[in-house]
Amino acid sequence: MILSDTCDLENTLTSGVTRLPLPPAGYALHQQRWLTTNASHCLFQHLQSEIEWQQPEISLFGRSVAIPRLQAWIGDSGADYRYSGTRFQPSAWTSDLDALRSRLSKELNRPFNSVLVNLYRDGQDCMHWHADDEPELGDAPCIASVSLGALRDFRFRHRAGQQKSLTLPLGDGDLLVMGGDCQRHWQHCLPRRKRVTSARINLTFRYIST
Ligand SMILES: O=C(O)CCC(=O)C(=O)O
Repeated sequence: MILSDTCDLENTLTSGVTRLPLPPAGYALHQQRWLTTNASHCLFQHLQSEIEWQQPEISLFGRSVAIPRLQAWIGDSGADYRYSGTRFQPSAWTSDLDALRSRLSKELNRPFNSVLVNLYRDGQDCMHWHADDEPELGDAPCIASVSLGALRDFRFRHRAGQQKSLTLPLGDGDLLVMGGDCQRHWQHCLPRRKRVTSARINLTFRYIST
């Protein structure tokens, strides 16, 4: 089931997809330049100025800390998301994000009812090791991640720590799809990179059970 699920996804995307196996039954599919330079540039400008960016505090090892990036949670009404002890209620879709959600749903043949929009202002902003494994995402969530702007390294590591970590540079307009049981056995992060001086926006489209 999971294997045929992977094949379906690969077949629905156009050419140039790299498949990273994440054993035992997870995978990541990477397509460079899924969005054209012009489309990703326009979307970046639109999001940077139109989104109501927030910097929420989360609970980390019992302490309340501001997350090291700005973000916004957008989605259908009722698609609430709990993350590190905080509950986020969605803001309404912008027309551009809704159009992107429709394109992804069509190309991947998957429903998406929400998107976490992240702004990394420069290489000092980052995201620590975690898995997108909240119960409302279901057992084997399909997460579609679109990157805009600065090139940043995205890393995977196996939770049991017995396998090497993998680094995948994500560039402007790239699409990364994580599926199968990837979130159960693997964590991911976006490390700090001091040499990066420009901004990156990342969109992770998800389906939340409501
Ligand atoms: O910025 C990214 O590429 C990943 C973001 C992420 O993993 C998350 O927000 O859960």
